[in-house]
Amino acid sequence: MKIDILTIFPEMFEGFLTTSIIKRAIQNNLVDIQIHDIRNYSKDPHKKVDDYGFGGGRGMVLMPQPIFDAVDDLKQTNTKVILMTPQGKTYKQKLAYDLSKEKHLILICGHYEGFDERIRTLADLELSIGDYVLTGGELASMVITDSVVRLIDGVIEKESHLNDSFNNNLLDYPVYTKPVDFRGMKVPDVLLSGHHANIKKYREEEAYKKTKERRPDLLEGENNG
Ligand code: 6GU
Repeated sequence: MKIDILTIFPEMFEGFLTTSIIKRAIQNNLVDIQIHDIRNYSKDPHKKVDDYGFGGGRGMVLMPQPIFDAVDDLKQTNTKVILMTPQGKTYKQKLAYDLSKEKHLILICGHYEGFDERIRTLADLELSIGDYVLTGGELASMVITDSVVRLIDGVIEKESHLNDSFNNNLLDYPVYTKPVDFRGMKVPDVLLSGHHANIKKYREEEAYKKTKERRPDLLEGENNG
């Protein structure tokens, strides 16, 4: 998979791309992630990418020209163009699975007070990562990229994400490591029993219990899209 990210703050991505699972996925050629500075596409003599909004009232607005030219340059036949905006559809794990099957994503990070409304016509999809406002789409684009890349075949063992929270509309079951007794808090006996059927049953029950307690909306199927 290839992921192109358009941003006016490319430096924000350095740590993200050079750490842990994302770094390894890139090294193993399972994903190609390119960060593009929108400024490099500006035709303005001063590399301007934003200007005052018509009608006044708000701050700077991202101009269409650099972003249209960037998308024209990068778009291929199988590309999905995604615009990061708090006004977008709320991102969920189901969509992470769908996106992990795509060949090519372009993620456009909005910034400042917003972007020119005409930029929306470039997007196949507008996404928000939740009901709060960030200073820009960069963190949101990293959230999308991280959650998608870990689902690409070969990035992590399938077993590690078969039981992820939100799969089957359930939160994850609890896990423990050494020691068996830590400050009087003990690992449940069943996990030490070696009895696989009982362990499976225990985990299913715990996942259900935790979901019912914390996220009953998931069980009602109200929040799964
Ligand atoms: Cl995608 N962008 C911004 N600026 N704020 C957000 C967001 C995106 N998703 C949630 N809040």
